[in-house]
Amino acid sequence: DGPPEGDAAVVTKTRPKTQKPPLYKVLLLNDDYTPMEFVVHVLERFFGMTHAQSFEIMLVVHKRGVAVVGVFSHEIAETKVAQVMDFARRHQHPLQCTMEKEE
Ligand code: NFA
Repeated sequence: DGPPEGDAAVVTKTRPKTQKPPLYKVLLLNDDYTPMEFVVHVLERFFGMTHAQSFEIMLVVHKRGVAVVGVFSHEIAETKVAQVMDFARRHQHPLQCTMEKEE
């Protein structure tokens, strides 16, 4: 027996690098002072949630301390964070909203 012949080629396909833009999680943080109804309103107003969805997520933040309220491109995430922080500040609530890169 000689060496293996070359006709059982392993086919490796190189695909062009399709660069997908990084995504960012927008997080809402619990605090002791922001009224629950205000948080529900924020989620409806800036994240397009129904009242029921907003109430659900608000309770998750209240109980667990933090929740992801959406995943967006960097620019949209930054805008959401700025809108929430500005709206909270204008109403003198300490509500905090941040963003973090998704793995
Ligand atoms: N913990 C706040 C309260 O008891 C409600 C709250 C929920 C605040 C979610 C911030 C985020 N009034």
